[in-house]
Amino acid sequence: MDYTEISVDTGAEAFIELLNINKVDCIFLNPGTDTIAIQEALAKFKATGRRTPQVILCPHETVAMAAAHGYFAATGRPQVVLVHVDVGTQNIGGALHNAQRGRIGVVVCAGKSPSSFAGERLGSRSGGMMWWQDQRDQAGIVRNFMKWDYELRFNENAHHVVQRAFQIASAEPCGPVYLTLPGEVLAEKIKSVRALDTAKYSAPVTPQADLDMLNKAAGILTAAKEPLIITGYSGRNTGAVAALVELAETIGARVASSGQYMSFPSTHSLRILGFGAGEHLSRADAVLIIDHDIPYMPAMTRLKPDIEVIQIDIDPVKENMPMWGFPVDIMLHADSAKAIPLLTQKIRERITPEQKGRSHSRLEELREQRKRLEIEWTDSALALSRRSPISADWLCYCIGELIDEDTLVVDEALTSGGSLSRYIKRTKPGTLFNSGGSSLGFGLGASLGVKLAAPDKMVVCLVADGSFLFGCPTPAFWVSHVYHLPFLCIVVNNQGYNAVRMLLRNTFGKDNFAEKEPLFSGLDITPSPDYAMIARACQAYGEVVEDPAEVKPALGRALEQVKAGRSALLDVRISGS
Ligand SMILES: Cc1ncc(C[n+]2csc(CCOP(=O)(O)OP(=O)(O)O)c2C)c(N)n1
Ligand SMILES: [Mg+2]
Repeated sequence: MDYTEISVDTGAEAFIELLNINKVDCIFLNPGTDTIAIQEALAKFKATGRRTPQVILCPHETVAMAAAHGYFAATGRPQVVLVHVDVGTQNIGGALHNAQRGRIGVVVCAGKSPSSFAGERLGSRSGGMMWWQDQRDQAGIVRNFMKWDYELRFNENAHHVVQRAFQIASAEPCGPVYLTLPGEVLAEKIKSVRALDTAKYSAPVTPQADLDMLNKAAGILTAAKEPLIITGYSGRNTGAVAALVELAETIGARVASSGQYMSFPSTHSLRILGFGAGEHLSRADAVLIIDHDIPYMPAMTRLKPDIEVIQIDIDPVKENMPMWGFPVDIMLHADSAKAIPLLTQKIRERITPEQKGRSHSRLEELREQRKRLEIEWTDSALALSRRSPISADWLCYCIGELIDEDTLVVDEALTSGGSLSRYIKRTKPGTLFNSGGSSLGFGLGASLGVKLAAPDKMVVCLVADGSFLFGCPTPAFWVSHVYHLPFLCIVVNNQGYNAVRMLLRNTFGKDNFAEKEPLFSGLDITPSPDYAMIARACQAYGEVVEDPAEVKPALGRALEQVKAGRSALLDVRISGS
């Protein structure tokens, strides 16, 4: 027998015990008629001294999903999002896209309308909406985005169903899974639930990489004169960061990083700042792509005809992207945290003194270059210190001056992201998070999840104004207040959708019609709402900052508030496009 029995009174209690044995810390909940059995069971457990995950009521599902995302990004452990039938499922919306594309393990559970309606069973239909909320295929709403979906049909095998959900969500490449919980199953009176030995149903060990091919890759990278590394989500494993630094230094390769995680220190002289490899790609004779979905834009990139491309990825063929289309010479399915050190070792075994010298002198040259650049960046930020409206560079320079290297930065700064990457230096693994997807509204909820995962750390969220509004600010700041999750929110407010504006200008030229009618054409969010008031409405500290001389003092005041346990929001009005 590979299970033990735990006594419970209802299906809902069984569900909670199954979360307990999976060491779930948080249930991000938005309730409805379908979840009351679970809510009652949670309260009963609490009243009787039994363990339960912490319940975080999220008054919008976007916040619930983004918080679970942030928690997983910071810990690597899937939590539970529990929402109301079809409607709550629809509201997780774009935040689910981010979890899918970001490879974020989350167990999303939703009630399912009871199928009995004449009182045949406990939990059978008791309200009119239960007819409306019964869809032909509830899981079909989200199936595109989920690694797995299933319905808990009866309690006798609940242990296997829930275990399967956690096993799949946490198997690399990780991702969200969806489990529906019918009303009658949760309400059913039962005596016990079976608890499996979770160790026997865990995620598989990740692969280290095929040794022969890794040797070939080592040969190519050792011989390359212009090697380049492009990394994405390798920093999800904090241990991969130092290993990548070692590899890059050994071959003297520049490194571009997508910014989903801190995958390579932003201060390192080999680091290409921004999010792509830019012009370095056209000069490269060998490129190593690590855990990256879109390493470059094919339509805008000319690669050398004889370039050799090596890929190390936990998800190399990207089977949930209908088209991919990047040519690769050596494709290695591997856990980069394991493969990179081995690759470095293989390179060291074969590198000649001449090649070593070449890497060394390149590194020296880039160190000097970087020193000069740092001075230029500082000078240019200081030159903007009195420019009104405030520039994103000056804002990020000030933030960079005031936060330390342990601060956890949540980035949804969009078109101000370049300033962030130059001035807000990230040197420690696990100190930077962005969504890894493209649905706006990530930053606020994610900051809550990151703070829950690391309560002793300072969390600073840079969020563009449009993204802030997508993130359901009132629910997010309410959660922050009620559950004591203080963070500093900096709204990088350029009063509109700058990313859309820039694309439109690039596509239709400077004389486009849309920019002459920016509100009509849907580019402006003017007049800007007073975002500080939203924060204050939820007991957070809030200030609008318009004077460049006030940026640093305001940041200082806001950081003090957060240190004292209260969230703070600075609505920093920056220049438009
Ligand atoms: C949920 C969602 N809706 C719409 C978009 C399309 N979109 C991409 S960028 C952008 C503008 C973002 O504005 P803001 O967050 O203020 O950042 P900015 O471009 O101004 O720096 C929009 C609307 C999206 N990515 N996600
Ligand atoms: Mg904006």
